[in-house]
Amino acid sequence: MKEIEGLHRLDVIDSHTAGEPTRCVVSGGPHLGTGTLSERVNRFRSDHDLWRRAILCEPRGSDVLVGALLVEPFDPSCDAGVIFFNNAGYLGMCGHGMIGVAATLDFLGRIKPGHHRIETPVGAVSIHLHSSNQATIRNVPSYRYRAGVEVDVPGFGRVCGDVAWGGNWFFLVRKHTLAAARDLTLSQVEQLTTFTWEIRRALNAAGITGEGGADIDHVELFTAARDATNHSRNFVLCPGKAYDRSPCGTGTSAKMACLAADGLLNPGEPWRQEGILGTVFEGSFEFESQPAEVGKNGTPDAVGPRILPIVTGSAFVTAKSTLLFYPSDPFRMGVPE
Ligand code: PYC
Repeated sequence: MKEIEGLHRLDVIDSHTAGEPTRCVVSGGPHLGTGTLSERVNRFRSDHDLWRRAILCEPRGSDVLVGALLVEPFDPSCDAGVIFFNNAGYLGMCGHGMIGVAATLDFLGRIKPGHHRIETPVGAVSIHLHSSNQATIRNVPSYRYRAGVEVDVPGFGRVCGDVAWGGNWFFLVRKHTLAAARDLTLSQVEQLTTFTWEIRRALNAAGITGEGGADIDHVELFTAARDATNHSRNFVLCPGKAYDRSPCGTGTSAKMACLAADGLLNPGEPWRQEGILGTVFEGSFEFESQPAEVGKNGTPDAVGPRILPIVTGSAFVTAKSTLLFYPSDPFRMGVPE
């Protein structure tokens, strides 16, 4: 290959998990120094944020891609560290992304089938790699923070839902009146995106947040599963307005936290979450600590018990490439937002 002065090269492995893409940065990414992963994600945000869109968005990618920067772990019990990012910012955890990272590490020969620990800015996640294309993650502790929250959504009326943490903050819609959102089909994606985006804006405007004032940046709709062997079908809006093609690992974790809080799912029981493409994450959970109130007198907890979600899915590596950054390219760091 021709030598070009000042040309920067960055190696990535692309994969998809249940249809949702992940771009894993293997080398050439921003140097974030040492320290905890939350210190390093802060450094990514404050000093190197231009790289986020340069790696993921046009002209090298699209708004749908989720990035995964591989870093040295801080926690010595972990095999690797990973920082997830997207077109809008940084993700605490990413379930589909973690399954994609597991398939990528296997592809690179860095891990073998078996148990491993991967560190994220919101905690360590255990993965069990079953084969090159299937992995189970044990996600960070998840919980419902508020139940039955009502919000008026301009143009769509009153919507009721739960606020839960599954590694990201979710608003899980329980009740709405939008007919287009009854079936959750691909042909309705535009309307579903507008609806969920307006819900997110209405939550922000009403000051409804996750714990400690955290921004609720994922909105999840549910309906009956198409396939009778599954328990539910979802549509998940991600922070940058792209929808998740997979059933969303952190969203499935948040959903199981709500089901546990309502006494509707027991530890070890399977929860098969179907996504908008019909692909499935198989979930279950264990209690992190024994709940005091769940199911007592049939009264669900508002703030639910902390659960340890377990989510299994399939991922396939789709490309091994080198991104090139020419010093003279006007769109070297991506097209403007
Ligand atoms: O699978 O957790 C997930 C996820 C979050 C955003 C996109 N996918």
